Amino acid sequence: MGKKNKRKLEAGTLAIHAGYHPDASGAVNPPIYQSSTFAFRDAEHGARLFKGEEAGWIYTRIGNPTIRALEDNIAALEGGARGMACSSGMAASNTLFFALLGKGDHVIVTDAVYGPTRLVLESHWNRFGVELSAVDTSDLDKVRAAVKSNTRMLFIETPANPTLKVTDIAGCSEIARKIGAVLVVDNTFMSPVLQRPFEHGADIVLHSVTKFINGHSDVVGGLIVFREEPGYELVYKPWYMLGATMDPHQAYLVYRGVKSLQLRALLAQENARMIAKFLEQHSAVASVAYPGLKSHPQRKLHKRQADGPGSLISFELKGGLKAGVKLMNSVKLMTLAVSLGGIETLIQHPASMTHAGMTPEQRQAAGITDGLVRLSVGCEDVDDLLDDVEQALS
Ligand code: LCS
Repeated sequence: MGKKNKRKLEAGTLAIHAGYHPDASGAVNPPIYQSSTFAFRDAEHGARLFKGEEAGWIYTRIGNPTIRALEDNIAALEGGARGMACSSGMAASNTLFFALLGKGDHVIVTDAVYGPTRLVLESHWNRFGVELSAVDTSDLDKVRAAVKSNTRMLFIETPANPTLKVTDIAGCSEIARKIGAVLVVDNTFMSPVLQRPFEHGADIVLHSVTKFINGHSDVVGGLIVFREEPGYELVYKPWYMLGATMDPHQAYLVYRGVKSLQLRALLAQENARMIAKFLEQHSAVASVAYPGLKSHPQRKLHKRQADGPGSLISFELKGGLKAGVKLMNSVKLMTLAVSLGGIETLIQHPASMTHAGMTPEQRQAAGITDGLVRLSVGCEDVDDLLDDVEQALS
């Protein structure tokens, strides 16, 4: 894996071991410290903890040992300094907007990000004076053209949800450095097994752990990883004052899920490669977007910055929306549901589901056509998945 990897251990090992070692009890898995508050030894001890003179646990909204195990695990996987667990992926992005942007600040965001990431900036953060430019960040000239004197953040998603357009992380990092802005990369689609944005100059990495990291479609959660400790310190207080923290039981489940991240991500990717090839040669299919196909216009760029194409595929049928709807209603094994990165294969329609909040014009400009269908390929036996796609297409 990753030649440029600066981590001491490889992803498969870190996913299983980082963040927790058996404590005095010998428990192989992290205990669930399901406690909102922690007892002080005496009044002086409590005062020292509050002053930051001594490390220790105070109150779960501002830190908890089970949550810390998960934060350390994902930080190690990404090769960052510190992790910060949030109640959802949206809580993670909003924590960053809350902590790092203010009145009169400008943020550049990938136009085809997960719909609500863009919408919350457009419909809510703008009420507090935050300016937004949603641009096709796969074109660095467009990113440069969008820069303003007040640009404080570049927020990119690569590959983007659901177009699978790829953005040059190192190129964006160079632009961000020049203007003193922070580069945030939403790495949800790849997971640290396949892409580690810090190796390409990102400052902050964000995950909806709801997806690949947890991997079992049973938890909603988010995680922010900071490349450097000062970045963490800057966001720490706003994060716990916003109250966007994770719950210990939630953290335990995600920690349990992340242990098999590499196994799942690689198997799902192998399945996706075969399904993408099958779709591309099928007579009913008009186009397939998948970074592993030769036809993907940014295949080389993706190969430079990631270790594999992942397991998300977007495609369009020759019959357009009508045929897409028929296909989604005809699959038997695949589940018609939003979300992605779970162990099971999911199929959904971005224009009427995940990206329904955007206007038709915004969707068209971002390349999210009405006929586009998104597939999150899971870990089932690939022959069964291929049979299901084939029968649904026919
Ligand atoms: N970032 C990406 C790339 C996402 O795909 C999502 C959710 C989020 C952030 C937000 O995370 P959450 O708060 O849901 O944990 N994406 C979804 C999707 O494609 N279908 O349903 C949710």
